[in-house]
Amino acid sequence: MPIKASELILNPDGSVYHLNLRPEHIANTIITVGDPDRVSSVTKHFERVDFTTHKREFHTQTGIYKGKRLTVISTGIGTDNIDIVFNELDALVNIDLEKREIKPELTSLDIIRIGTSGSIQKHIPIDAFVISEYAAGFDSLLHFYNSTDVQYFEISEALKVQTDWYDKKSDPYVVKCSDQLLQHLSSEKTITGFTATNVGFYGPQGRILRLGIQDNELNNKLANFNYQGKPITNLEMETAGIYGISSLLGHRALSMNAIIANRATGQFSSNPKQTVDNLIVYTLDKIVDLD
Ligand code: R1P
Repeated sequence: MPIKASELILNPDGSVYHLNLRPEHIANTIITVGDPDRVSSVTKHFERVDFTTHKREFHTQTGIYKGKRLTVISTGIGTDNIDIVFNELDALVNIDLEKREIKPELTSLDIIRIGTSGSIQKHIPIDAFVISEYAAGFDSLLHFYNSTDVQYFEISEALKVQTDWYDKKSDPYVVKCSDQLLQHLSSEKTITGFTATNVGFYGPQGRILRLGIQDNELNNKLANFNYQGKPITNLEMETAGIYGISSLLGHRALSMNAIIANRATGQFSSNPKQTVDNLIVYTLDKIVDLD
């Protein structure tokens, strides 16, 4: 049965609805960034850019870096956008868009996020690179899918106990990166971490401007959570969704975090742009010989 037009929406030129992309536009190795302006901050290092498009917050460029074909795409902020970007990227490789049928042979993409993040551990310094080994999602995205096979329930249950989880919030889900990508991109320059993905930037991450929050101690509780030697290291807004959806769809994913704030000490990087650029160059040079 072909997938209906209302479920898999295509533009008149055959491209997928939100991303404006056709299958030939993307590489099998994809870098995601949050900020649409960060796409060119990555591709400025390329030998050449062969393709550029944008729609809403989704800006895409595909080109060549040191002989490897790469696609860079912005997701905007949040796991709601991750749902759109990852489902549409998957459709580009694993659904025959003309027949509207799932292909018999599936393709696995390598997807690497280069993002910014705040550390919640005093000892993780500003400008460090944290690679998320595990991610805990405080958004509800994964609960909308048949996702029990890819979740680490022992860890999420321990996390609920540690945080005295308020049951009006969606239950946290815990997911993991691709071990092969973690191994390939780790070095003495990186810290392996456990990332908490929040559903917002202010209250959900414990920032108080004018509004009071339900649990003033949440960040401390997260910082003191330690599952078998794995403490929660940093907060951001996409990684858990990326790992969850990628695991379900059979893609390899890894999240690289430039630590531009330390929430435990109150410090902010004096040159976040430089830190992000350093992480971009580090990541590009690591993925160039990925197979
Ligand atoms: C918030 O300012 C945004 O920055 C972080 C968060 O995850 C959120 O998307 O990542 P990016 O810099 O990759 O967007």
